[in-house]
Amino acid sequence: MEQELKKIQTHAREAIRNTADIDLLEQIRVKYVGRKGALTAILRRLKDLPLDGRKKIGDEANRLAQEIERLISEKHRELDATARETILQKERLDVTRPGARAERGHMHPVTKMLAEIERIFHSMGFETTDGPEVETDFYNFQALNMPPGHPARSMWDTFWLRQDEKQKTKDERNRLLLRTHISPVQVRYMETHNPPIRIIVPGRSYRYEATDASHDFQFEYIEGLVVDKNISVANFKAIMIDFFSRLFKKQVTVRLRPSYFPFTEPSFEIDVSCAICNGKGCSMCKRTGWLELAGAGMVHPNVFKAAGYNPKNVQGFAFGIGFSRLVSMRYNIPDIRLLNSGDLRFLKQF
Ligand code: FA5
Repeated sequence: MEQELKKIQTHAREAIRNTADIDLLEQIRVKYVGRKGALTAILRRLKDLPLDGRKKIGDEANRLAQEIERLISEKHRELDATARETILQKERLDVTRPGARAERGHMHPVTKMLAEIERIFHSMGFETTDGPEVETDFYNFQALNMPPGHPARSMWDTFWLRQDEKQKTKDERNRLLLRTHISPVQVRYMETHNPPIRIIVPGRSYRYEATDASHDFQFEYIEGLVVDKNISVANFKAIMIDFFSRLFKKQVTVRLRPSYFPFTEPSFEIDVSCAICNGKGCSMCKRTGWLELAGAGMVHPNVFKAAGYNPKNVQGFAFGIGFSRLVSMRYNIPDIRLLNSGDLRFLKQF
C-alpha cells in the first residue's frame, strides 16, 4: 500500500503541474480524492490492515489527500490569475490615446450660392420650381418657337437619347433629349398655372460640346420667368440691378445688349459692371469692365400660344443666368469643370 501511495503521489503531482485547464483540475481531484478516487479506495481498505500498519498508512494517505487538495487549489488560483490577465490584455483600453476626429462635411459651393440666389429672389416674391432633366423635343425646342429644321436649334448642341423601337414614335415632338437649357420649364409651368407668374428654376442643363475652363457639358443655370398683364423691359432691368447688387454686395450697373433667342422678342444679353474691378477692367472681365452673365428677353407670343395663353392678354420676360460661372467668379475658381469633378482636395477649400 505504501508503494501505491507513492505512485499516486507522483502521478497526481505531475498531472496537477502539467495541466493548464481549470476543468481538467476538477477531473484530477475526482480521480484521486473524490468519492470513488484512488486515495479514497485505499482509506476504505485500511480496516483490513493490522492496527499499527493501519495508523501509519492512514496518516500518510490523509497527508497525501491534503497535499493533493492544496496543490489543486494553488494551481486553480494560478490558472485563474492567468485567465484574468489574458482578458485584461485583450480588452485593454488606453483612455489617454487621442480620439479619431469625425470629419464634418459642408455644403458644395454651388449649393451655397444657390441658397443665396434663392433667398434674394424669394424676397422679391419669386417662387422656386423645377422640371425634368430628360426633356422632349417639343418642350426643349418646338414650344420655344423652334419647329423641326429651325436653324436656331444649332445654338444648342444636343445630347439625344437612344430610344428602342417600341418607344420610338413618328411624332418628332416626343423624341427624348437631355435638356439643353431650362427654358422648357417656362412652357410646362404656364400650361398648369395662370398669371401672375414669378418663378425661378435652378437646375442642370446639358450640352454636347467640347469643354474648356468656362464651358462644361453639364452646368448649373437658373431660369427666371415673370408674366402678368403689364410687364415691361424696365421691370426686368430693375429686378436685374437689384438682384446683382445684392448678390455682389455692391451697387452694380446693368447693360442690355441686343441679342437673339427664338423664344424671346426682343432678346438681350445681360452684362453687369465687373464687381471685382468696379468696371475698370481686370482679368475676370477680360479688361472690358463688363461681365456677361445672362441671356434674356420678352417672352415671344408663340411661346405663350404653345402654353395655351392668349398673347394679347399677357406679357412678360424670361432670363437664364449661368450660375456655374457666377460660382467660379465668387470663389475665384479658374476652371468651372472643377465644380463637378468630385475632387475632395478641391471641395475642402470652401
Ligand atoms: C440659353 O440657354 C437660354 N435658354 C437663356 C434664356 C432664357 C434666354 C430665357 C432668354 C430667355 P445660353 O445658351 O446663352 O442661353 O445659356 C445660358 C447661360 O448658360 C449662358 O449665359 C452661360 O452663362 C451659361 N452657359 C452656356 N453654355 C455653357 C457651358 N457649356 N458651360 C457653362 N455655362 C454655360
